Amino acid sequence: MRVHFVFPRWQKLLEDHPELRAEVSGYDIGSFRMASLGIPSAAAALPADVEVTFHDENLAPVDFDVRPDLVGVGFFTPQARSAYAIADGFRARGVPTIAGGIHPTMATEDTLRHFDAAVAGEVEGLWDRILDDLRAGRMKGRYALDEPPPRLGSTPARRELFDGSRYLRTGVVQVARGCAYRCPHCVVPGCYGRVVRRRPVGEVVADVRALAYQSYYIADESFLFADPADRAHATAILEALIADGTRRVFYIAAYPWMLREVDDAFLALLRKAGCRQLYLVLGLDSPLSKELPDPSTRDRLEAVRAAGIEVMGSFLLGHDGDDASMKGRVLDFCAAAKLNLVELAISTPFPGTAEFAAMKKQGRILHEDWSKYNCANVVFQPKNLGADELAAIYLDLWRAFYRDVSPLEMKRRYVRAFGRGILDSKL
Ligand code: B12
Ligand code: SF4
Repeated sequence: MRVHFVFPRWQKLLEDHPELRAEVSGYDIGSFRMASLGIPSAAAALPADVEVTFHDENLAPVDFDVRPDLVGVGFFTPQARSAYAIADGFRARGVPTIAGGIHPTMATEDTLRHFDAAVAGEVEGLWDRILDDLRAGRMKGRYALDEPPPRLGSTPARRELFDGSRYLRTGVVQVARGCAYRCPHCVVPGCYGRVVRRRPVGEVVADVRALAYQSYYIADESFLFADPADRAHATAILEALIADGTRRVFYIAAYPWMLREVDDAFLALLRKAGCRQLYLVLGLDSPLSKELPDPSTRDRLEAVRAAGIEVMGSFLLGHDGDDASMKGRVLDFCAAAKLNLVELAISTPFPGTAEFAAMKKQGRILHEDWSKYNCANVVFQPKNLGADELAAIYLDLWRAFYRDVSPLEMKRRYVRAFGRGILDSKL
């Protein structure tokens, strides 16, 4: 039995906006060169006797003449259009197809218009049923567990599938799955459940130790939640990392409200265990007009810096509470907070979320071309701005921040924030 996994391509920021290339040429995250953890995790959960092959469409076109027993495509929304074309191509040649990942979970019906089958949520615990159905010629429709499993899969993800690629030399590490909050824009509770399930500390440390990279991204926001059980779990992981002496650099996403709940002692522990950067997402659940002037955001940023942790600002533009004044506000904030690295993203309602349903009801979804749902395009009607106006502000801000930063200086900032080695592509 052979399963051939395919990772579909998606439009990178600089492909969507080639006019920015000259001004933000040294900016690497604009090309999103970070390997996915989805397919490596799904492959690791397969029975040991199943042969796995892999193709990344971001590097080369798909070869439709390969003849595996099953084609498995893993994707989130910006990749869905490519994923559908891949499924159509293999099905036309009589090869069974199965989808998995965030988009198939949140938009299962849409996915099943192109795929024979789709996994909604986690795949661990489902493969035996899927493969039995495949052998019997009846693999079809939606596959899902009744409940998310209480224990997370413990087989190490097969990250080596992405080796030999042009990806940044950095990995994604999961410490938990699920989230107890229900932010209207977010897919996480819908995909992984509304209870945080924490990975055993020893497994997380072993995963970090086994990484072929010097740095990694902690994928789960619960790592910074103030809930006592989350804080105890995070503290135990940080202490174990320090005791293990792995000396790898990590970075993690945070929202302003999380920073307010992180005290100086915890910041010091984060730093000691290898945290070099917080990826601070602003403008997601509150408008930028509210978050940026808030003195507590600035105070906590200073505390983060004082602990020796860099801050990369990710500004989400287009919240219903924002208007054209956000352009000046963002620039003022970047200057005042002395941000070294900045990312601009256009707010995007993802299918399956409460936000998408509400906008659809209000007639504000402009189209459902998923390839444009990559946070580099306006796919909804903003409340206080024209769609073109929002797009123009987004492009202006990229230019304003990066125009005068040389590629060499960008590399210096990258190394400071992500650690040495991140830019050493294997090819
Ligand atoms: C790491 C990460 C990144 C990394 C790496 C991305 C990558 N190439 O994988 C970087 C920083 C590059 C990134 C970029 C972006 N990201 Co991102 N990212 C994440 C993050 C934090 C973790 C994802 C992850 O690794 N999960 C762990 C894996 C194991 O889970 P999984 O993929 O679901 O896989 C399981 C199952 O789904 C299944 N499965 C997966 N594949 C397959 C395949 C088959 C065949 C089968 C059967 C099963 C299966 O098996 C796995 C184990 O059970 C999530 C938030 C989160 N906490 O999930 C956001 C998230 C995925 N990102 C998101 C977005 C929007 C983006 C950006 C567009 C944002 C931007 N600023 O422009 C960009 C570009 C998108 C892109 N296509 O890369 C959204 C996606 C929303 C959506 N509906 O698509 C998320 C959910 C954040 C959020 N809360 O909204 N991201
Ligand atoms: S945005 Fe963060 S806190 Fe909100 S539901 Fe998603 S994972 Fe949870």
